Amino acid sequence: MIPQTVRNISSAVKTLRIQGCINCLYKRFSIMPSGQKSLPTRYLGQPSPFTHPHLLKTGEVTPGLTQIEYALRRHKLLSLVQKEAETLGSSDHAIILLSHPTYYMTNDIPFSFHQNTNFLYLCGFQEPDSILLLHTIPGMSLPSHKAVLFVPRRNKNQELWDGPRSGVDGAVALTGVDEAYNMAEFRQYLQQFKDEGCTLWYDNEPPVHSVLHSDYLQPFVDMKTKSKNVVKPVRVLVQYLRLIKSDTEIELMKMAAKITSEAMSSTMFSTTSPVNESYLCAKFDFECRARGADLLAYPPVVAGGNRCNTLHYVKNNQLVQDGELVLLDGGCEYSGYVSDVTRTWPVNGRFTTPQSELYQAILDVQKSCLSLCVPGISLENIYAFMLNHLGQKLKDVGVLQEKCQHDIYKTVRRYCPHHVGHYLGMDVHDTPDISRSIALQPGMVVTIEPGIYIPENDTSAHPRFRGIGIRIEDDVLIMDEEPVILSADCPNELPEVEKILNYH
Ligand SMILES: [Mn+2]
Repeated sequence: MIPQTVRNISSAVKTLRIQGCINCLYKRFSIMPSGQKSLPTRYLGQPSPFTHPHLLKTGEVTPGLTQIEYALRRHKLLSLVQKEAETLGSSDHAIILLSHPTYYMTNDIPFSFHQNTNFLYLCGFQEPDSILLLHTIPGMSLPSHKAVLFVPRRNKNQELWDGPRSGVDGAVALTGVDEAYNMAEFRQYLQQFKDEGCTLWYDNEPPVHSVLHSDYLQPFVDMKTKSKNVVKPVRVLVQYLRLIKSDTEIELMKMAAKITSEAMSSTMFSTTSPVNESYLCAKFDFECRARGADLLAYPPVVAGGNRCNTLHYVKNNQLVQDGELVLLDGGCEYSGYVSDVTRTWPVNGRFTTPQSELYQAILDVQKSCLSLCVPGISLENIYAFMLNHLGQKLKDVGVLQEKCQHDIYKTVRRYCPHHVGHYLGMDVHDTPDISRSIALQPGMVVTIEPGIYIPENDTSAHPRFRGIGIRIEDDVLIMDEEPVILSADCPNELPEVEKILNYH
């Protein structure tokens, strides 16, 4: 998907110096694999190593991610809280994250459930209407803490309709949190944190789950605010952690990008002329899921001809005619991690001369931008570079007619109204509160997606380019030296694209 150019600018990222004894954690969890043997032998509210051994190994909470990894994430978060708390002078802390609710398409027909990614990042629990509470333990200093889940009570009637729930025993055994309770017990449990001097870390603008917020949190937040206890936001701290991917997260992101690359190639291969956008959309969706993706990461843009100049075109219901390009911006979610790739190709298998000139220009710009994806350079730096480079290319290929060439920077922004890229991870536009002005670091994943969009009624562009829109987008892992293009398997060179379209 394409990023907007204006976002909240947050403070510069702080060095993540993780305090505390991580080895103690490993020691504590070294008995974990046998510990998870106590998993209930029934179906839970999500796959478990017992019910879905083809998806999860022993000790894993979600495919590929172990109880140890989730515990480390919580430990790192509490280390960040500890650092922030030095200026607050308080020693007691309660951190609260809400799950998402179930959203409904119409009366009692639910949409597919999708978990709040900050909540999911810290515990891996996949049920709606749940709360994660991390709190300090009396007599012990941060980052020591207790992790407690409040989950929907098991209910025969409800489970008949919605499927099994994990319940408190299932939630503890699967996720490895210290304790779990039924949601009804949350209000009572919260009472121990009402004292002066206990800082609440919670995001309520807007609340992630409006019903849980108004039923359980709002009165508590009001009380804290009234008595001048501190309420601090926690979302940005979680985003700082999510910004740098662990080795296992990188493996999952590689898989998401690989599936998308293969699905995109397969969709290109099946293109006919003319073709319905809806066919290409369905083909891409099928090819992603058939390769193991859980779902698409966002509604794909499948835009033929002049429609690709509508940046968030998702109607995907028109015929793409002989001689037109189709732009497909799509990605999948694989075990909680997403990909985001765009390719543009001619449905009849041959680029016209103006199409190929513009395509090559954007590909050149994209390659230059990709080579800048190294530690120390920010996405804003690469964006400024992209605008300059695109401006030069617009002149070189002759998109701009003589009279329009004076304010090149403004012109480029008109033909490319979006940013060069965004952070990528569990969400498509990942860690949105982190500024794009911070230096890239090893372990970050970003997209690089230059494009040029020339509406058919744009009289300032040379007539032969009107109605053409092209974007090329790849997912990039930042390393110490050379970046790794996670979506490198997806064809982008012009002869390569034509070859796959004509291979029959
Ligand atoms: Mn994107």
